[in-house]
Amino acid sequence: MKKVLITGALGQIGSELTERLRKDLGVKNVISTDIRTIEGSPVVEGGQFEELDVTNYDSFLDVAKRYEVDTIIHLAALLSATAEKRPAFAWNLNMTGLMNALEVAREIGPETKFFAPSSIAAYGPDAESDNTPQDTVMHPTTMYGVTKVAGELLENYYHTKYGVDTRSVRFPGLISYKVEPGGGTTDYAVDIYYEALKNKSYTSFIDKGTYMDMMYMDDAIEGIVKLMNADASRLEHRNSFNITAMSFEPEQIAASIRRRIPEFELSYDVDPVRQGIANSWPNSIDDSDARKEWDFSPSYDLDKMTDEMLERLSEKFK
Ligand code: AKB
Repeated sequence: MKKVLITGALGQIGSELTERLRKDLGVKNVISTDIRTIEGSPVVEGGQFEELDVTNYDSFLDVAKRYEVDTIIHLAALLSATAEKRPAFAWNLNMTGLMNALEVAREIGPETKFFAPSSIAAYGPDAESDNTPQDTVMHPTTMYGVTKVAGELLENYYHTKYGVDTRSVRFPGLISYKVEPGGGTTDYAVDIYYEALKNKSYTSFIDKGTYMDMMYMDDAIEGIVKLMNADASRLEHRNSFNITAMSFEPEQIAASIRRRIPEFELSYDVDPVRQGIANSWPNSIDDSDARKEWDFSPSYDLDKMTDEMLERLSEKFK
């Protein structure tokens, strides 16, 4: 990984990954792209940035060739709740975007390194709910999940057929303070920190007792970098590795916040769409293959993440 093109770079993952890779590889070796520009964003102003619609193959290929990249990190995609509202649009963006990214990778060189994330959403309600194995039935009932399973298969295909060096992880809900996520089912676990600081209360759209896997962004970024630098001969899985750092339900995150804001109140106004999505996902996944094959090892648990989120957000609100 020497010169990297990132799509969806203004999103929750992309903005932090851009910052990290600029440090690791040098500003000139990171080409961040997104469908829009945000004036004043460090992603746009702190290095190389191009506007790119990933559904336009010619423009995608042009940027990759012009900068002579050897790695593509494809993050542009619609998340679960938005995809459920606009399934046809989601299929087009998530699948055409991924197909173009893989085709560009194949076109620019046989051993191009490639990363595109999958998600816990790739599982459906018939998979084991607890400690869901890496390899088991995958019958998602959401459009987002359908695009993730199809995407995993496509990445396998481009690896075996063309030798593209595809790597992927199934991300859980990602929690961060720099850029807010948008349109996800796990977003409640980010919103809750903002509201805890602003109002000392939060109304959750996800119901009490609903467990989902989660991870602090630092561990997610470290995970991507570690997987991309992992020795290929150790990787038995090419589709997508389960990774997780914690699994909790809304009452547990509230209890963690109350250690620092004792008067914090949690109430519920459940959104049937997002609750339905959450119910179809695992409670907790088994990530032992990622730990074994490329030494994945997260460092944030719920309380450590809560302390960091509350500290960083209070600095941001000052
Ligand atoms: C979402 O909620 O859609 C995402 C995910 C788990 O992939 N955060």
